[in-house]
Amino acid sequence: MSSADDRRNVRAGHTHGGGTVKGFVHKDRSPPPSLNDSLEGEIQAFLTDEDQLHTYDDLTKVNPVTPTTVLKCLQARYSVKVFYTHAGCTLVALNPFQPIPHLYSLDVMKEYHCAPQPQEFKPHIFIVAEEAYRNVQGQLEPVNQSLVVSGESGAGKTWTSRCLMKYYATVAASSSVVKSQHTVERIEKRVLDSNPIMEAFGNACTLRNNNSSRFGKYIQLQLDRCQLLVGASVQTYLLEKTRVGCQPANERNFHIFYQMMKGATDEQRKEWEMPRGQRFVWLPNAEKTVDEDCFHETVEAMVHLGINAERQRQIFTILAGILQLGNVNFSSSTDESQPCNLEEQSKDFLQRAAELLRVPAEELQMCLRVRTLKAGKQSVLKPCSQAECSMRRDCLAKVIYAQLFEWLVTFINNSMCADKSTWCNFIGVLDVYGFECFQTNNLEQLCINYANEKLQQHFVAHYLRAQQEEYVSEGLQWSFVKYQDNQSCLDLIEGSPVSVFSLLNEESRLNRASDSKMFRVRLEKELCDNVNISWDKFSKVPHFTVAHYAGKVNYQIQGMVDKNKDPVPPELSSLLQKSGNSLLHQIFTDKETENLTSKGLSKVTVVSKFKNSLESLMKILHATTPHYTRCIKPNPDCKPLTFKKEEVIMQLEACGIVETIHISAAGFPIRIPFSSFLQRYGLITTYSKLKSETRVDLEADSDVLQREVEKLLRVLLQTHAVDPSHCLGKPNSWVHCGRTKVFLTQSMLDLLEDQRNKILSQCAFSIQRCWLRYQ
Ligand code: AD9
Ligand code: MG
Repeated sequence: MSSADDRRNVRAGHTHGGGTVKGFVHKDRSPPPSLNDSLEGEIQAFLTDEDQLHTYDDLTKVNPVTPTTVLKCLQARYSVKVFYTHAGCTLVALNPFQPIPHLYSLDVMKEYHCAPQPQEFKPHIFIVAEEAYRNVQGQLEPVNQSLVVSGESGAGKTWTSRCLMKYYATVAASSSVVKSQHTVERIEKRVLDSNPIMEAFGNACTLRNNNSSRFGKYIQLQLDRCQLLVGASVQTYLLEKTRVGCQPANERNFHIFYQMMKGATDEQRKEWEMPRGQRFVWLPNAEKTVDEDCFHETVEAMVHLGINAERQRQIFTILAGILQLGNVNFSSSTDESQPCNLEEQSKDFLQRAAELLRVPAEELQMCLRVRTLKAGKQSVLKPCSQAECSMRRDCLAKVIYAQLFEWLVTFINNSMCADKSTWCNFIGVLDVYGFECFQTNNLEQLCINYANEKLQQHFVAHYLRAQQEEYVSEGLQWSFVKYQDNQSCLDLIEGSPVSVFSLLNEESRLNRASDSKMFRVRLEKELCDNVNISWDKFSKVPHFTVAHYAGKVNYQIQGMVDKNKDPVPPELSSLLQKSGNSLLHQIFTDKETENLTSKGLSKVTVVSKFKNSLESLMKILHATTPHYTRCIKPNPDCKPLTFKKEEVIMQLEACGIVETIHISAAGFPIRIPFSSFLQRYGLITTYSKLKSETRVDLEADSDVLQREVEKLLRVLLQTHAVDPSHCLGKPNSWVHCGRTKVFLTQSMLDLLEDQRNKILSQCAFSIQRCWLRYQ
């Protein structure tokens, strides 16, 4: 067995709450720092050594761990262009905001992949990637892995996710091919090509990030028995579809529209009614160029994924039709019994929109201007106000775009997902939108921040709480580290019987004319005792404030209930079903779409749907071993190599990094059940001077196994003359025996592994000698 294989086995045995817990090497073999020292004096001592601050690869070595010392350390590292730092179980990734040559090259990937102990290399996202990769194939118990990448908008989550995918596409390349109608592609290429397509359709230039993801995604990389990448599937979450018809000031629409506008050939421009210089209302800030404006790359990726030329044409004509719709305006009508007219200059745009969407122009106009009310078997036509007409126009664009996006995701999945019989494990990469707090926040931000609360809770529950609770249940002496539990905030948002979501859903179902007002009244009345919510009763714009784990956010009440209902007028969906564009026709005749729109009101509200999809995600995360990467945005202006302390400290506090380090530094990141421990290290007792006379029965009860483990540890610690303060039973011990498991620091694990390797080499040497003699 190679040493790499050997190591894989070791790590597989370190189970923790159904998963594997990571530990990083303390190269100096010093015990974890004490947390009880006088803070002030220690900070001074720490800071006098400023020249050395950048050398701290793991923040658990910083002494004492305070927001200030952690910040200083990260700043020092950033100034010497070191962007990754371990923080116990988490990797902190600082965004350099400029390409760093060679940091992610093929050679670097190979180095980390081939190293017997990558953890001994400089901190890097590839360590996280490799650790997850080795954990999957643990021989005792293969476990699916999740790489959770979090951080605020622009911090580098998508960049990091792409890096992870490239890593696996390289080190786990199976080179198997997938055939579709016209193409034959290597699977890893397909997986990577899903990124430019999804980013073109789902990312946009915002005030915080030129390539901001406007949807969340969890991609599962499917591995076969030989650990090779044989497929992938992606799950997406809540696309911010309102952006199609309404772009916040100084922001842009989704990249794909600009890519078409900038990259189309003359022939395509003609076909799509996009002459050079044409201004589209829904394409603001078109003069701004970002790296993502690369139509050619998107089209190429589409080809690789098997989207043929005809389908591409259909997709782009639909998008072109949406752009025309944006230029359609209605004049106000003085006579309420008459529908609003189209503005004169809008007539051409409407005509072109109808042609591009392949629907009858007359009918399109009618659908936008007149509402059909059903009264029993009779239908009554009611003219729409100017505002209602605009709303219906925006709604049409939104629903087309959202359904198109869903169709694309399904297509991508079909083209890269492996047959269930060919893969056995997966590594999931989660890249969701970061916590958001703007001047005005609405339902989108509430959902995004709710998702971040859920992830924070997963982190707290899975790592911080589970770790501490396990120490208690195993009877270890442990002083609790206080951490911020966000359960009460989650209860406020999604709990039952009364929460923001439950009230929102109720108001949406009641469908009252004054729903915003009623929602506000009920929030104030029914949630008045909750400490996580507050109101400024004198504010002109009605809002409520939620105290999230990452900070307080004001949510505007106006429009929230409507957004939650997300109604699609039935006339619009039946119009689209008649489209001559077979793709548009297909996505609107699909059964699910029919269900969603048949009554004009979504049966499932936005928040219910989002809550359900997040719950499924949480189930997956709980069933996998998580690895956390916290991306940090060092300055708000996305400037290269600029470190703003106030920005960073807020992010460190928001993600509870200091508590994480405390627990990791003072804790025992590795835990091994007694029987697995003896199975692996039992040979240390057998081959030591204190030979064990009898073989240990690994099925014996815990007390017997515990005594055997303690004997082994004593032998080892004595023969290695380890400082007595680290010995068994001492407060600073490197190792503790719980009721069913051994808890170890990394130093202790290294010692055990060294000893085991020595014994194995001696045995091999003896066997070789015997064999030579025999010959
Ligand atoms: V949002 O929540 O989707 O708005 P992200 O995903 O956290 O956000 P993103 O990955 O898009 O941020 O990173 C923002 C920009 O930072 C990228 O477009 C890159 O220009 C830049 N970046 C991020 N990470 C790195 C890196 N490791 N090296 C170089 C980077 N540049
Ligand atoms: Mg992103």
